[in-house]
Amino acid sequence: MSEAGGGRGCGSSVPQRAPWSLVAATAAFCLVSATSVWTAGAAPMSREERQKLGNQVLEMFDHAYGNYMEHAYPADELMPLTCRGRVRGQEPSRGDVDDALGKFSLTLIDSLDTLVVLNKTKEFEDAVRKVLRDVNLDNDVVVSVFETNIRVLGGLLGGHSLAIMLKEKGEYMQWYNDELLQMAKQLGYKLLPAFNTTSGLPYPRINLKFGIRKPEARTGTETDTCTACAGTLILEFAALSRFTGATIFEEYARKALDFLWEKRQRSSNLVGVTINIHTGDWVRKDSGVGAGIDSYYEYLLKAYVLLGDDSFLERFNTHYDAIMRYISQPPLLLDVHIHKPMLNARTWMDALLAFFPGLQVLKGDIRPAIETHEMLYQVIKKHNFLPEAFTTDFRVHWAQHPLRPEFAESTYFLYKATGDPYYLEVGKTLIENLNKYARVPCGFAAMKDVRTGSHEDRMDSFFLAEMFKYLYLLFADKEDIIFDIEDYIFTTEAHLLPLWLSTTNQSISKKNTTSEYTELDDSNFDWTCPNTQILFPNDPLYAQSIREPLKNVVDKSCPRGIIRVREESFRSGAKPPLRARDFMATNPEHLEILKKMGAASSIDAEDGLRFMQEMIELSSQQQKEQQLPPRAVQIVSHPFFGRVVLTAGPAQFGLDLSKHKETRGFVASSKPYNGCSELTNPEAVMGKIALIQRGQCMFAEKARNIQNAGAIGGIVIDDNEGSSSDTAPLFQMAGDGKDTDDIKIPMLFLFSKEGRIILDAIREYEEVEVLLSDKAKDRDPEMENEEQPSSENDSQSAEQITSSSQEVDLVDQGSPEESSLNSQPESLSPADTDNAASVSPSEQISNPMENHETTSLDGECTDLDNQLQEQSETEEDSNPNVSWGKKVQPIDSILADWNEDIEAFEMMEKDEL
Ligand code: DMJ
Repeated sequence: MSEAGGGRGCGSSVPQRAPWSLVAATAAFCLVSATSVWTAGAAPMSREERQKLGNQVLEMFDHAYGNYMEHAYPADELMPLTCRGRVRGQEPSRGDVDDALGKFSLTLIDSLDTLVVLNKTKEFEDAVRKVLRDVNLDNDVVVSVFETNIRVLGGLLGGHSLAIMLKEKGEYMQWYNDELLQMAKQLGYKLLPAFNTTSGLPYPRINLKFGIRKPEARTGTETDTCTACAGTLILEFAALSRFTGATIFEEYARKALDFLWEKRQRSSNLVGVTINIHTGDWVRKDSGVGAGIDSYYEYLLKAYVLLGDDSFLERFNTHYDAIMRYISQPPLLLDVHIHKPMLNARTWMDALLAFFPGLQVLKGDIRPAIETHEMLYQVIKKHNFLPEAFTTDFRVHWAQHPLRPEFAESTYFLYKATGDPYYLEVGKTLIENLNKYARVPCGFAAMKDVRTGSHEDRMDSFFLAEMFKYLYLLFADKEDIIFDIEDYIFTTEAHLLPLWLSTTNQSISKKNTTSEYTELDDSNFDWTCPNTQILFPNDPLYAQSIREPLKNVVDKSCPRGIIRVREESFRSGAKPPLRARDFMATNPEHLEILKKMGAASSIDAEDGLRFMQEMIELSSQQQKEQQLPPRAVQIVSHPFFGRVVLTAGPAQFGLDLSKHKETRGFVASSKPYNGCSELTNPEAVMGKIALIQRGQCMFAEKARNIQNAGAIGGIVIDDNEGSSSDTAPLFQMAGDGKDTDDIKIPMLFLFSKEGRIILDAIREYEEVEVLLSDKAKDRDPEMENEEQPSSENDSQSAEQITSSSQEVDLVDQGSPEESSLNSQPESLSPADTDNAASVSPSEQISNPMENHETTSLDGECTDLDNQLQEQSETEEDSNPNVSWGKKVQPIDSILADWNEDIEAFEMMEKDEL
């Protein structure tokens, strides 16, 4: 059966090696659908309800895709808040994220095969014609090789795969003559210069027009790439070779994979996050299954499925064994150091690892998949979405959520494997949350902050490529899909490649370059899978019994979570290690312990390293705790009805919205717009929320002026044209250095782009009501029912707002329509009177706020914590790999190691996903 989950294959264990040609058919043998046998646990979901949910997914896709096509195409992505296309170079740079944008109508290409899966064959035919007519792959733009491969090459190949399938069926695509494949080939050749390194690892970026070397290329100076970036090419490149007969693509991708395998850390069998593409040295030696590595593992297993090459399975199994030994600390998956794999490298996890339970299902390791998935679901239930990063005690570490599909992907695979209707309920929750919190009139907006419910003007193409596919397939019956999904494998971007490629143009795999595999110990091969057909039918409560102990894991976690802590010295009767939280610089005993760390044994050295890490964490935590979290401005009047939530900076004075009820009111512009003197229009702002422009006087002065005029709140809008919370760190408005207790009203700050959304709404609708709060409120169903606009109307409204914002420059004098271009920052000291744009944030604002949760959860330690700790202690006792820690290291090398680890730790902290 295919990875999509059918019933063929390894229903009973396969005791010996299957011939590789059978492997593609049985590789997802471990994924045995049990939908028909489920009898207990979560209540079964009726066919009617599944169909209803499937239809809801279709409607949501139409909303996302329709708005992209109407308001953004041919741009790469839709900006759903301002309802226009994101064109690279025309928006402030977002750094690496923008490297996915190659001016090649990314979202359209990424959506191609989704259209077929969702039965939108006619739309698919139109979309293919548009791609062939409009898309140019020869743009002078530097793009990520990884993103271009998985999204664009994968999108074209997925489109081609389904185009030929449809053509063969005889109704649609009769005119199709491999045009998408020709484009894919053209793109493949464009990416090849990236592999021109001694290692064979590709450069991370390439200029689509000028390649790497040419002076015009503006790239080619990079030395490092991420492991996933170099190791996630084989499916697309091999498919391209096998579809076209041009072997070079598969050869290059294999060479890169061979090199990564060679460079694995030999004692732990783990790989680091980034590697030098010239020397092959690991640049970042931390290792997990999330950001930077994730799809490298995924592609080893799937390459085996698609290509039937045993070496890929062997590599996967070797890594998997290491992952389960060191990184998996059920239900957590925690990064470790490749050289010291018993040492956690982080105390938080990133959202990308949510794909891993799905991969475990494909491998056939269902129990840990159920556990990790359940833990992630508990986090989602707490925050509505999976934050980009969260700590081991399940606090938010990075609060964004760009509508990532990984959790939906794992939910789909778990449902296919277990048939447990619980996973249908999980999918239903995902749908509800998307509609409730991410849906905006013009598409779906990424969450800027899952805690406040605020949005980012961003809808990534993977949302259409993956999310809707997995959600639709979750609720679909076989007959709901016009082709057999089990004949295909999903790439990491959920593009579909046909399994018959395994028997086509095999010449490359035959001349396998690496000889090492034949010599390796066969015992490492895992040729069998758990017999799920026996497991689930006989015990329908199996999955539920695994989930049950984890039900409260998030709510009741201890402040340090359930992270594994090695306590050998404690157990042997010695004093417990000194923890950073207990350290006092004035305590001589503590100083003595510090001196000893690293001197006597590597156990002490480990304590020392942990101590240093904790100190770094503690100090950054303390800094963060002095900062106020962001706030939300939610537009609640027609046609928004609470659907648009803007990220706002709080003030260090005035009503504290986290302690008080939110403030709701209509908005009115103050006159003068800068709010720096007594208002001349008190009747207009009385009882309303006043809009004031930043600049020319202190924030507190503005607050007093609008309060005196009778305003119930204030929103300060940045005067720096184009500023946005997408690209600038949010900050809190400081007082004026004097007593600000007289200011009673709430004050929030919006960057210019977010402010403009409100100003444009006023121009369009005059009466605009907003809610100022610390967390967006659920939408008001009464208001929506009173006047529920169709999505078409909604998008039209949003379009009107957008076009008006494009046509009219609102920033002039005296009101929103009369602003000052020579404004000055508010909370500068009187001497600091330069333009705000030229002043460093520290001069005018309080600490930049980061997306970190500042309060820790009060909860009891569960038995589970103790159980897990006991379990991990037992495992470690019997684990032969622990012995690495017992060797005595010279102090210099320990100190060097410390420094290296601390540097790596600091680097990780700075890194973005
Ligand atoms: C997708 O583009 C791919 O799944 C990739 O492998 C990593 N994750 C993003 C979406 O989150």
